[in-house]
Parts: sequence; structure tokens; C-alpha cells
Amino acid sequence: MTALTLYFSPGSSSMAVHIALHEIGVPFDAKSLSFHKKEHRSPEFLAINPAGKVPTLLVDGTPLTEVAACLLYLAKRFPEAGLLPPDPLAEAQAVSWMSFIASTLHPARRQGLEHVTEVWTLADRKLGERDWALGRYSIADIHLFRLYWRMVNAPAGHPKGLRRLESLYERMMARAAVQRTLEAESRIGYELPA
Ligand SMILES: N[C@@H](CCC(=O)N[C@@H](CS)C(=O)NCC(=O)O)C(=O)O
Repeated sequence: MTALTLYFSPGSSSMAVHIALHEIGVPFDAKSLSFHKKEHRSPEFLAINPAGKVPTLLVDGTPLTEVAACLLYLAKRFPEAGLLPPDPLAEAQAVSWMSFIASTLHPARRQGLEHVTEVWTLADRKLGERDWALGRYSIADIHLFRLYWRMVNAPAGHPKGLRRLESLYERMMARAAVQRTLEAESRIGYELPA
């Protein structure tokens, strides 16, 4: 049995890994860190992840960081959960989506609404008429959903009329693992910057 500990902050990037753990249904230790209390800057946490960021997933005591890496690890370690199609091209497409999400969508917010609209319109087009990013449900959808959820729930404006992303959002919100994660994280309380 693999011992898993997730360091997370409600509503932040770590939500994607939290959802994946609930999808898999494996036991894990959940450790919530408060940004307001600067708990991710504590010497204890910096000793685990010197970048002081969540998600950080401890796998049998070894820290794993970055949403994409945590999701890929979980999907491959627990293949029975069906979070990653088994063929190499589909796996590469998942990595492609998650690289795009981490390097293009995630940092866009700091560059203003015009840039946000540009990159999310691109994401909507990339999705095309598929229900899911890879054609079937996968870690790429979990990663995409968390960032989209963050954007539409932020007080700052966000692009409207992204039909395909809106319907992916609805499909994600209907999933038990997503509802469980949102309930658990909102119970602790979101600390989302504007
Ligand atoms: N590229 C990282 C981004 C992680 C990240 O930015 N985490 C934020 C929360 S959304 C964080 O921990 N920020 C705390 C800080 O930077 O001090 C990933 O994909 O995991």
C-alpha cells in the first residue's frame, strides 16, 4: 500500500490532485495549508517543498510537486481508475494538454482580461466538439476544470460564451469526486486572491 499525503490549500491548484484522489478512491492524508496564515512558508513545509507551493504530494515520504506530475503519477499508479488512456499517443496528448494548461492558461491571469480571453478562447477551440479533452475522461479534464473553475469563481471578470468549456464544466460539476472535493475544500474555506 502506497502512503499518500496531499498538502493543499482550498480552491488553489492543489484542487486538481484532490479531485483525482477522490476519483481513485484511495485513502490519503489531507493536510490543509492556509495562505493567510502563511503556513506554506513555514520551515516545516519548506523542508518538504522549498518552493512553498501546493500541491505537494508525499508518496511514501517522497515529495512530488506540480499538478501535472502529481496527476500523471496518480493515473499511472492507479490505472484501474481509468484516468489516462493506456496508449502512448493518448498519454502524450494528456501531457500536451497539461503543459499548455500550466504554461499558458495558468499564468494568463496576471496579464489582464484581454490575454485571458485570448488563451481561453484557444483552449475552447482545442477542445472542439469532444466531451472530454482526450475524447474520454482523463487527468487533462481535471486539470483544465480546476483552472476554469478558479477563473469563473474569481471576482475579476472572465471571458463569457466559451460554449465547449462551459459544458465541460457542467459535466465535471456532476461528478461525485468533484462534488466531494468542493464540499471538503469549501468547508475549510477558500482563500482566493482577487
Ligand atoms: N506550476 C505549479 C503551480 C503551483 C502554484 O502556483 N501553487 C500556488 C497556489 S495556486 C501556490 O502554492 N502559491 C503559494 C506561493 O506561491 O507562495 C503547479 O502546476 O503545481
